[in-house]
Amino acid sequence: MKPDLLLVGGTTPRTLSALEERFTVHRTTEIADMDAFLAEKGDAILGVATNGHDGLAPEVMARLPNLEIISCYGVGYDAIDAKAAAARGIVVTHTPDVLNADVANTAIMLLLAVSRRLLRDDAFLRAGKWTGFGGAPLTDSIEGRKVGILGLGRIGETIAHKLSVFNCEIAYHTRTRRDTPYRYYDRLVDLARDVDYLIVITPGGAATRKLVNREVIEALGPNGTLINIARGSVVDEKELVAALLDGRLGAAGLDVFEDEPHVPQALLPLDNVILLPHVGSATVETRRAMGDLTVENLVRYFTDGTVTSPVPECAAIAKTG
Ligand code: A2R
Repeated sequence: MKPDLLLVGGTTPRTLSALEERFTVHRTTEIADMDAFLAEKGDAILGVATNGHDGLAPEVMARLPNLEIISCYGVGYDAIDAKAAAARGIVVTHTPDVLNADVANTAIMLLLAVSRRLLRDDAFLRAGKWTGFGGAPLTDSIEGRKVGILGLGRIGETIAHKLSVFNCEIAYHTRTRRDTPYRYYDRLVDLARDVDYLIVITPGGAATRKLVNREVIEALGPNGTLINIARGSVVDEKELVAALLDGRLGAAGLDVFEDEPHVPQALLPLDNVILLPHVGSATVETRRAMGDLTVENLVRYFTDGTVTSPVPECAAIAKTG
């Protein structure tokens, strides 16, 4: 008998077929009446596969009384109440590490593309404005500049390492000082004041909500650039938009937004801003690795009760053996 699994949101054909091999998969995208489904099948669901964006709504989790595991495709799991799950003995897993390189590459791509005004110059050429040598206004070099990283975890550390080839001076802010050669700031606002670029790569959720507020944005200032590849919730988006429009912040590269897929329309005409549709980890190779780890956690759990990558809130109840 295959265990019943609820698949929340979309997935790749590879992940879907791997799940269907081992589970009876119920896809939320194909369930017309969720209320009726939960009434009829809620008791049977033992596992959930979801993603960082859709997570698992508390009212759905409450109607899955026999749920044992939630496997999240993505490292960020702020859309799942992991504490509440752990309290019910439900193991939550995620996909750390396998996406470090590509998310870090996205951060560096945004840093370079914003400083060198990549899209503006591409538009300049396409508009037929290139008439001779150069012609486009000069841009800023990232070589040897000061870069602040908010959140020096798995991905933040990878970004810092990759930036070393640009001879950037790296500093960071986290709640706990790390044992690294990078300069530590115990106040985010002081870090923002001292750097040219601030890269945001903390988890989302209540602990980081609007950490990048008006004071931090103004400390970064008219010559500063904000790169956000974490979660939209970490930045006060209204303040960010206002600062960019007034010139109180120099530039921004944003892969994430407060209310995805809705993007502040006021940003669309600005050529000092690059906007991406939350694609930090979205390469074929990394998404395959994330999908495989999502399935691995489920298969291990239903084979011998162990998992590969539990979230910290579930470390005490998860067996990783
Ligand atoms: O604060 P610490 O010492 O726990 O350091 C973590 C930092 N962090 C914070 N820093 C300042 N204020 C906070 N309230 C705060 N909360 C967490 O963020 C740590 O250095 C970093 C998170 O690192 P990891 O847990 O290794 O996460 P990873 O794999 O780097 O991914 C970060 C996020 C995901 O949660 C997704 O939302 C996004 O990247 O894709």
